[in-house]
Amino acid sequence: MSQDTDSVTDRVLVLNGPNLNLLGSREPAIYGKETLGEVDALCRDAAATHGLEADCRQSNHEGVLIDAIHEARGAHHGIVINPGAYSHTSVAIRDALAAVHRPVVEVHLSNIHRREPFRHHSHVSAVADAVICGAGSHGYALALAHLAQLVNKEIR
Ligand code: CA2
Repeated sequence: MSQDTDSVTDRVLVLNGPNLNLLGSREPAIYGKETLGEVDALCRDAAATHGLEADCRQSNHEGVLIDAIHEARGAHHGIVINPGAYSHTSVAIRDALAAVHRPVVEVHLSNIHRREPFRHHSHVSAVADAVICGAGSHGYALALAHLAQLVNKEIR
């Protein structure tokens, strides 16, 4: 069977930033009741539905997130990222995403535009192909469905 058939599973990176390891423990009204482990499982299921394999990672450290993004150049066909609070501060994460030339979908659990003004701007959005916010953990499933389309357009 050719490597270009639909049966090929493309690997994608699902990257979560600082404090998202605390999901499920506090602030359920803003971020939902699910743990990060449950969100990761949802992502693996959603990815599999679209013929993708999700490699789920989380870090509280900007440099570790940047290293993971660089790794995606050789190891992943696309990236779903919730950069957490680094969305609002990190030009370095924006630059890393721009440098890897992979489709990127940015996700936020909460609707950042309905919250404090300092959350309204994301440095990442300008280099993302799509941005999904306010849909809770379902936003990750939506992001993976869209990433699958972008990945298929790029490599088929
Ligand atoms: O809505 C989102 O997904 C955010 O990216 C989450 C970030 C926040 O800084 C962004 O403005 C929007 C914060 C993640 C912190 O997650 C927690 C989860 C449970 C308890 C405490 C923090």
